[in-house]
Amino acid sequence: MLKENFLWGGALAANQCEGAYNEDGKGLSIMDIITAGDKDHPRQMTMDIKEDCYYPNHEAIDFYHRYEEDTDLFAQMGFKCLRVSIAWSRIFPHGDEEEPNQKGLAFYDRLFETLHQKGIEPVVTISHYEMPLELVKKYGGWRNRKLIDFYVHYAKTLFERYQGVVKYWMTFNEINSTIHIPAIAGVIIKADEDEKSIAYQALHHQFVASAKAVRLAHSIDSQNQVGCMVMTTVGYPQTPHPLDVAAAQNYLRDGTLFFCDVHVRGHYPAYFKSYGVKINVTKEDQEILSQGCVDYIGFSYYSSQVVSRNNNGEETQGNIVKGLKNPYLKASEWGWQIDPQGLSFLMKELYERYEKPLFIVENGLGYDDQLTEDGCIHDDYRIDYLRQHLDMMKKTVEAEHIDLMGYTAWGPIDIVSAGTGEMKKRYGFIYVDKDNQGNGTLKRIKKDSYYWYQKVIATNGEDL
Ligand code: BGP
Repeated sequence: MLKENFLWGGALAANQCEGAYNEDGKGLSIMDIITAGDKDHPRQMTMDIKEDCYYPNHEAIDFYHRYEEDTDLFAQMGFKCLRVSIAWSRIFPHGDEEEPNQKGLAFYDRLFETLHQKGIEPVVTISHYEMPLELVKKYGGWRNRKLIDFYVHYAKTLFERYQGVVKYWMTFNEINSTIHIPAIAGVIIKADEDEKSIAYQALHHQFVASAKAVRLAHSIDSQNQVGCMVMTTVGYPQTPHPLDVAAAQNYLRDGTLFFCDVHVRGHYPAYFKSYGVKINVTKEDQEILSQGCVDYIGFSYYSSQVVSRNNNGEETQGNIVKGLKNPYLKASEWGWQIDPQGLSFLMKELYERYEKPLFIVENGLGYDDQLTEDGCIHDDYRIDYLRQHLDMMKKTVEAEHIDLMGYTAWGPIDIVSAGTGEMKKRYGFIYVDKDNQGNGTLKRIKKDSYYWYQKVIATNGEDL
C-alpha cells in the first residue's frame, strides 16, 4: 500500500509548456534560442533569435495563458500535486539584477493560488534547463563562480515570496546533465579547453548553490522540504565478463550515484579523485556542502542501458539515446528501452544507500500519438508502460519498506520535447493539437490514459 498522502501528479518544465517567451518583461532563456531537431538530429543553439528559424519553446503549448483550463483538467484527474518549474528569466530577466520583475512573480502567484484552490500542491523546480541567456553571454554560465550568488538571490526571492505557499522544492533539474551537455548549464567549451574539468567545475558551482539554497530554505521556513533532482538510469552488463560487470557498476556510480552522494552526504566521495579532473573546491565550499544536505531525493527514470567494457553506455546526444540494444527489452521510437525492473533496481539502490525519502518526479513514454476518426487517442501503449512502472513501484515500496513521497508522470499534457524540440514526442494524458512545425489549434483532448490515471489516483494506486 502506498501512503495515504502519496503525492500523485504530473511534472512540467516552464520552458516546455509556458510559451509567452517575451511577455511581461521576461528575458530570453537558453531554451528560447534552441531550434527544433528530431530523433536523428540534435537541436541547435543560435545564441540570438534568427528570423528564419523555428523555436518551439517560444509558444510551446501556451500554458502561460491556459493554465486555468489545464489545471482544471489536472484537478479532474485527481492530481494531488503538480511539479512545475519557475522560469528564472521571468523573475530576473538578465539573471543578475537586484530587483525581481514583479510581473513575472505575479504569474506564479496566480498559478500557485489556482493550484491551491483546486487542492493541488505545487512542487517547484527552481532551475530546469532554462537559465537566463544573459548569464551565458556575460559570465559564461555555470563555469563562473559568480553564478552561485545570482542563483541564491533568485532562490531567496522565491522562498520569501512563496513562504507558506510552496513547501516542496528541487534545486536543479537533472543536475547530472551538465556533464553530458555542458551547454544546458550555459557552458560553451572551446576546442582547446579541458572539457571534463570545466564541466565538473560548473557542476561544483551548482552543488554549492544548491546547498546554499537548501540552508536558506530551511532558515526561511522550517516546513520547506528541498530535494535534489537526478536523472537516473541503470546500466546492465552486456555479458557476464567481469570487465563488463565492472563497467556497469561504474556506470551506475558515476552516472547516477555520484550526484546523489554530494547532495545527500554533503561531501565529495573519495572515488571522485579517480575522475582525474582539476577543479577548485575551497574549504568554505566544503563547509557549505556539508551544511546543505537535501531532504529528499527527486529523480527521473525512463529507461535502462546496456554497458560493456568497450562502450560506457553514454553514446547520447541530448536526450537522443544511441546506446547498445538490450535484446530482452522493447524500445520507444526514440530508442528509449522500456524497463520497469530498472525502476525497482534504482529505488532499492537509492534507499539502501541513503535512507532518505524518494520522490519519482519524472517517468513516462514518449509516443507519436495519432488522433483516430472518433476524435480520440487510444493510447493503450502508454497505459501499458505506466501500469508496468507503477506496479513495480508499488511492489518495491511494499517489499523494501521504502519511504516514497510521490510520483509525478512526465508531461501530463503534451509539451515540447526537451531533447528534440518535437511536439510529436508526446507524454501526455491530454493531447494538444500542435505539430512539429508549430501548426495547430492548441485544443486539448483527453486521451484514454486520462481516465485510466484518474482511476489510479482515486484508488491510491490499488487499481492499475
Ligand atoms: C528529462 C527532462 C525533461 C523531459 C524529459 C523527457 O531529461 O528533465 O525536461 O523533457 O527528460 O525528455 P524528452 O522531452 O527529450 O523526451
